[in-house]
Amino acid sequence: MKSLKFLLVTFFSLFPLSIHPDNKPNIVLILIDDLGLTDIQAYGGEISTPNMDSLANEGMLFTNYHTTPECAPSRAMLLTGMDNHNTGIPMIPEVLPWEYRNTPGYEGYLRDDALTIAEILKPAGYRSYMTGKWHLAFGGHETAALPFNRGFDKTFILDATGGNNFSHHSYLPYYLESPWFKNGRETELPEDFYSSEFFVDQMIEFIEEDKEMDSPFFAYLSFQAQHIPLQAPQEFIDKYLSTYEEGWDILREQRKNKAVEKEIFPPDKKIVDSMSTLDTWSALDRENKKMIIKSMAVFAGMLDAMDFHIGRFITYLKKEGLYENTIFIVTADNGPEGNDPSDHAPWRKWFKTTIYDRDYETLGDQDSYVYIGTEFAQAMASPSHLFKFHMSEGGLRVPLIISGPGIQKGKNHNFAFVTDIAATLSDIVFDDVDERIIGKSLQNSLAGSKEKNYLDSDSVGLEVTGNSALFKGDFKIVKNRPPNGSNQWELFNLSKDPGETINLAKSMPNKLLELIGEYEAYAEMNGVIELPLDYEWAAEMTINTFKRNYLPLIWKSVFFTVLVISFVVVLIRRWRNAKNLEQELNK
Ligand SMILES: [Ca+2]
Repeated sequence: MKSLKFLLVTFFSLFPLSIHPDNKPNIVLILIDDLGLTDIQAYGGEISTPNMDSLANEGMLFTNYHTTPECAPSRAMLLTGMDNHNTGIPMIPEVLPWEYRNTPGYEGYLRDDALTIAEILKPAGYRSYMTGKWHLAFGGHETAALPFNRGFDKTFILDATGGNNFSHHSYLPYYLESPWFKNGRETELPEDFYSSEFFVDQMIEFIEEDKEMDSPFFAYLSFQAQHIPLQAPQEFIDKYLSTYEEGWDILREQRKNKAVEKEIFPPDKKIVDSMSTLDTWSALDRENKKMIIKSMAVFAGMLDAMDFHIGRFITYLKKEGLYENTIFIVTADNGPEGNDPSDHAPWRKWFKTTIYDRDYETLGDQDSYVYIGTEFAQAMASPSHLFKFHMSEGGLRVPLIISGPGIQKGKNHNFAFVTDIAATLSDIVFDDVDERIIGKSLQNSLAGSKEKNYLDSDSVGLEVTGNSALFKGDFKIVKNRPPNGSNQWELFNLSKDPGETINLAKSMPNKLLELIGEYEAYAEMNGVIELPLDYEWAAEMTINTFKRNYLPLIWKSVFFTVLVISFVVVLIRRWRNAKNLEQELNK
């Protein structure tokens, strides 16, 4: 058996593999928002996700794929294959200091020289469609950066970090209303809107309208699920009402064990006891437990509902004979959301002015505002450390499933990176990867090779909102800002310690210096602006909210006041002149 394995490995290393679909394949890119590594069943989760699992069973499941820890920069990198600092989206625009917007790469919207996959595929005759969350056009202010103007032929999109899943209501004070656009123009949402259902319906409609064309399509389905506010139709929530009664510690352990069983995480590896810094489940009172158990049911129901609608899309493609020649990519933009918005005073004030409530009975419905909090987010990222916004594995390591014509079934445990998607699609369609794409094609891996795409000498740097990381070979350096980080570099050997439990910074000082040196070179090459130590994202968002929503009103009022005063002054002068003239005449 061993010799057969050796022969296969030798064979693969002698002949680089690639997949060759007969015709140019259709491509479906499914992006899930804020997903934990072990949320999908194929990765160890308890939530019912049979449709994504069937894609995983038919294709290649990547266990060591990394993205960035935040929505918009991940999307910019995913769609362009470029470093976020070269796309115009270094961080989510909501927290970008406005004075940085004059610096190239920090514009806050997708630059026109950062080509999207839709633009890259255009010369090969692809039609491109998009439904769902875009988040790359500065909240709809930069219309040239909307997907309709960036290579997509038909679009129905939300240009915000999130929104209500049943209506146009905003989910945070930064947006007065959710900015929705159809084919580049502002639009209203239809009646009976539910995000995951509508995105699939609309995508089917786009494909159906162009059914007679024989060109291949690229469909970008970008779900609002699992971003806050978590919402789902009641029948999906009901399935999970008692699933999370045992709390977050047990869930984290269960998920870790399942991940080991499914070869997502190696056996006998430690995980960080980060729960010790968080609230303990047993200390929680009955009322709080009740709320969080149901909030988790909403989370699960939302993922289940999304999977159900993905199933409807697959059924449609099968019925139309399109499935066989379609490549599916299923992935997420970052790890699970651990924020509790009620920690922030501006949010609490704003919340009182909205339609939202947090009534237990109606958690998850259209006027309900649900989130899972820090502790359950840590469980959803299990067995990784931390979650969204952090450069630890919990923020970066998410599922990646690729299936379709020519793609082998199996698991790939090698490092893969968000920029590899654009490289892979470019390689599959053109047999070539544009030089502006920094990612590596995964074609060999999709054809079954176990060879590493990233050599031990390759380094991959990453910076988002002042948090940083660099991967090289088995090692990773990571620096997270407070409150969950120390703002100091830490060093981990991910192959021995994927849970990031032992900081090697002191015991391997030379390795640490080597990787810091590489990070500095990366930062310089990509024009990374080091954020000041007193930068605080929540404060920045409050400032930006004021600038976005109220400053224009203040300028308008000032302008109007000046206009009125000028008018009155002119009137008084005229009156005085007339009076003077009258006095002169009377003399
Ligand atoms: Ca996200």
